[in-house]
Amino acid sequence: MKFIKDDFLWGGATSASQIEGAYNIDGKSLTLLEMKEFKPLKDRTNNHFKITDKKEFLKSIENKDGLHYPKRFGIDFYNRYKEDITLFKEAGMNVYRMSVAWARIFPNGDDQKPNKKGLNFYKNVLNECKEKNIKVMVTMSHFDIPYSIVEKYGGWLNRKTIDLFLKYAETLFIEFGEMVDYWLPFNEINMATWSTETGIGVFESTFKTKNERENASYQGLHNQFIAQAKVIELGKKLCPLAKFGCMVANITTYSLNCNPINEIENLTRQQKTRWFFYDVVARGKYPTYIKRYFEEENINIKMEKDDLEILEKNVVDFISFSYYMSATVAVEEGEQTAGNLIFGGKNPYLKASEWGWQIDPIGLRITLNELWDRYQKPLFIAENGIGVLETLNENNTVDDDYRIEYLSEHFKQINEAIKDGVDVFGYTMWTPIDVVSASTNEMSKRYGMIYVDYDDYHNGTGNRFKKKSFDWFQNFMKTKEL
Ligand code: BGP
Repeated sequence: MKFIKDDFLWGGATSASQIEGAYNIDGKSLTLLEMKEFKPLKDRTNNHFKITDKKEFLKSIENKDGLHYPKRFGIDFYNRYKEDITLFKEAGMNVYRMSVAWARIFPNGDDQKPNKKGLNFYKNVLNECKEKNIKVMVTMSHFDIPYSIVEKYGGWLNRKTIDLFLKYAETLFIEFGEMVDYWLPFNEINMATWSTETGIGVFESTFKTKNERENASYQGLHNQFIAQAKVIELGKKLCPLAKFGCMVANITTYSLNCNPINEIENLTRQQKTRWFFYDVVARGKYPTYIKRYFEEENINIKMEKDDLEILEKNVVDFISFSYYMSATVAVEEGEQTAGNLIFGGKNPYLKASEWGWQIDPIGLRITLNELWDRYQKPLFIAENGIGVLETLNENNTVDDDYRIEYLSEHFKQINEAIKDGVDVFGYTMWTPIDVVSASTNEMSKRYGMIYVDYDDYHNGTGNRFKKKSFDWFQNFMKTKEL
């Protein structure tokens, strides 16, 4: 089968905290993510953003016990970025989605001036991409809120954080504007409702009730919606040629069966975990179903008088999303399994990864059609891939036929969606190179078509090796044959 769209963007995505390392080098400050210790998993299919006590986070600052914090080390991209971008180019990538670490640019959150050394690092990275003719999509905040902002301002619960973020965004527009094609203010903006630490920089262990937690997560999220809208407004003035998008973790679920009570359960679940976020940023309005939910659950969001107008006037140019898996929903829950951000019902028709994420390429076609029908905005698949336990074989490679199958089956479904008439303009796999896992902190959850020689404790040479999928992707970029 030939992939039919010629000007489609193909590439890979990474995030600063999962690759850079150099957590305290050249003026960078700590982020909340870098304060979470590595704990080996007992059960891989049952592990998810486990709650860490606030005291443990704080103890990590001095780290008297010598614990391991994987996101402080990443895969040493800070020093090896040239080698990595050269490999990205060699694989045939024509777009790279990367993120900037806020804590490298404004280490104290409220510094008067940006940190020059931090700016220089990203200028070098962006120049490398420019020279190699790789387009760039930049995420401004990929879960990595600086700890300084958590400590001084209470993270995204404070409206002052909107101003700090706006100043950070303005700096990026001024400094990097000419080198960036697409901007995403937030990664997976729906994270706020799953993990308040990772989503909005507020310690989970400080909430006393479910209602307190829900109020906080929706308030922090509202502040992020406003921040995103204001960033788009500013970006359109400062970078008129760039495009501005959202990024949502797309959790596609199916009703377990055709019983209407399960269908309606699934619909309301989809509204809460998926549509709500797209509706606010693409339609510019809080949808009626969420207002009902807020009323019934006693959730009260503090808004300023022109907030709703700001949202309405500054909707996104395009919609980007991550898609890894799907799950089922039923009123009486059956067997559950892990997935990206969620636990969901098992689907008897699907196989799952070692972490329990259920592999569903057709779900991607469904998702693309649904999003296109609903919003009529260009779509971009910002993350998709499979994490696997892997070791190098005697030829210093990994024969990752399962990854080739995963990718090619998803690519085929993108092709089908394009034939359905969906306007989808690009795809960045998670990830071109092995990185530290966002949810489990493991290095051993490997997604890359490039193997990185580090273990879960950052032991190893850090050397890079091409897997079989690297050659497969390279060939696909030449032939567009699937
Ligand atoms: C998404 C995040 C990524 C990434 C990916 C895979 O939610 O945006 O940062 O890591 O999921 O998840 P994990 O690393 O937990 O396997």
